Amino acid sequence: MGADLDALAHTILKDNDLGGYTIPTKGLYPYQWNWDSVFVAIGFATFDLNRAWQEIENLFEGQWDDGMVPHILFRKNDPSYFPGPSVWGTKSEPFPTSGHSQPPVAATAVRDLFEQSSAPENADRAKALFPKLMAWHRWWATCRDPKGHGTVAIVHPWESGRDNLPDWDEPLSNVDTTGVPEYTRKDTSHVDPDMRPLKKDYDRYMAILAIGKACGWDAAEVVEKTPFLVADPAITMILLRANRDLLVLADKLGFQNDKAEIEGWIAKQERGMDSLWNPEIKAYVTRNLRTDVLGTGVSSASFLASYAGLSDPKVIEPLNAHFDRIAGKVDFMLPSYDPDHAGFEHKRYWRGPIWAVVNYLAARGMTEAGEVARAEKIRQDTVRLVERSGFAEYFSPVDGSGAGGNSFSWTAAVWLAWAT
Ligand code: 2M8
Repeated sequence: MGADLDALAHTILKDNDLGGYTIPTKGLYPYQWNWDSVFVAIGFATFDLNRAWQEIENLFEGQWDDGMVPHILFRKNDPSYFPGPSVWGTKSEPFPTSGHSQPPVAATAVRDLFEQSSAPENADRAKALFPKLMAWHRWWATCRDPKGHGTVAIVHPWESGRDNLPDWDEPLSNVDTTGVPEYTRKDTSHVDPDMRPLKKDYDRYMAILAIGKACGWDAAEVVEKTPFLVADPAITMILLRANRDLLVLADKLGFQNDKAEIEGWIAKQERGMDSLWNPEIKAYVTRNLRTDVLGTGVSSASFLASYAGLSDPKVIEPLNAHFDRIAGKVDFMLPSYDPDHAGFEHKRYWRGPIWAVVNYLAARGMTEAGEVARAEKIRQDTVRLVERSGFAEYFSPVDGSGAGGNSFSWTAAVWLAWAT
């Protein structure tokens, strides 16, 4: 079984490879997505290190002058996805892109690739990427944290990568959709609409996108004008981890002059995470920066604490208690949202389903922190899910069924890199 699945995972990555960059899945997502590509690189690294580097190098071809690395790279137009390049209306070169970013896992993957081989060419490729990573992390630390909270604020639910998380409901309720013109969704023609965000969510996504476009996608203006500005614990923790890896790279690759700046980001983001702790539910949550309202649910973001290098027992112990409670409630870990919360839906995208990539990040952090049993539970559940339902986009934590797109690149990639 394992060997067959390994072979299938290889085939999926190769089939979704459009020549140096990989799409998440055919039909539903026909472009290069940011964090998907980085997970794909980690998968490629298990059998083709050169191709792994190429995936990340190609992702950075879309980097903007201000350092931002966009969430979608529209290398060639494909009408099967909405909203496409003309809706975003960015002026990016050498090809159109979306107007905001996605979780910054790249520095962590670059460190992984660099440490995989001592060949001089490997160090050269890491050195070429280092200044680009620095520019991107500086963009997060400034453009997405203009008031210096030490947390990353997202300007669109799509920037989080966790599109319809119940935590976005409260900030989205302040978005005026009256000016949104008629549009036709494409996602619901590829997959069951019951597994996708609701129309009212899409209307709000389009309204926020239009505001970004009206700002010419100028980062400062977007942050000033968007009605949706929410500090996201998942991105902040992924960035915190990525900064720790960037610091190691700076040291090993000879970028000594950059170390103080990275250390400053790390110290600030460690402090910033305190502001995302909800003492009532004892978990890391979102904070709406327009209203100062904290999220009310335990999302899978909380289980990235160890991955981010956070180790205070006052935090880890309650999180472990949540983990054990949730594990007693559902057959498969990690649901993206608390099954005891009213917002939980086991098949609707980021409102409950399991995402193999989040499982990988959480388990990696737990293993590093010595939480081996919980990490192994996550890994074994991921194996059971793939054995049962294949390389689906995501899975129900209740019955293990697959949902969303099929032959999905990031599920195949983390299978090869970690689960198998
Ligand atoms: C999903 O997001 C896109 C928008 O970016 C969509 O629904 O159209 C999310 O799961 C996101 O995290 C992921 O990167 C993307 C491609 O797999 O799909």
